[in-house]
Amino acid sequence: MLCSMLKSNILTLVSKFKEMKMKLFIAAIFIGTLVSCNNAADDKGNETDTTKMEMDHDGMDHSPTTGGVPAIPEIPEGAKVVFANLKDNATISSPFELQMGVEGMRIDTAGPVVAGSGHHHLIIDGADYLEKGSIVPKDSTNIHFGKGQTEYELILSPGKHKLTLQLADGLHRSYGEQLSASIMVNVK
Ligand SMILES: [Cu+2]
Repeated sequence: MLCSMLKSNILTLVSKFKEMKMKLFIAAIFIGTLVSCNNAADDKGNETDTTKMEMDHDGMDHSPTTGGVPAIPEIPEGAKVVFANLKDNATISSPFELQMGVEGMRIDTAGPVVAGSGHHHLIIDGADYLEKGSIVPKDSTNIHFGKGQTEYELILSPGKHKLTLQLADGLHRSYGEQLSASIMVNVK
């Protein structure tokens, strides 16, 4: 009798113990899940941070060139463009073999942006110069010499015309007033 009571008490204890163990086990799983969830969240967070850092780093690499385009090069001091065989108010016949000169700069082809070099543009009856950094238009009165030409067979109608030389970089971006020259011509 005592034995069976004891046995039943023990069984109850055991079952309670088992229950406790089960609860502990569930609690352990629960805690474990929470921890792993947190870890996963942290990992995710770290990954996001890493990506952000890489993006920032990438952005920094490209920032000096503003979106992959190199900045317009500095103009050497004293550099200028000249009408090599024409003076202001000269009287010429058409066609006229125009010679375009430059001092303190090299003439290059259009394409690469190289410091200290550029190509000529002839603007007929236009502005005295194009704002530094602005792209030279391309039409019948804005002529590009992107192959590095320094001579041009100029054909003009009789009368007064304004001729402007404008040097620009490899991307046709004007070097501005310093590398421009304007004259008037009288065409017979
Ligand atoms: Cu050009």
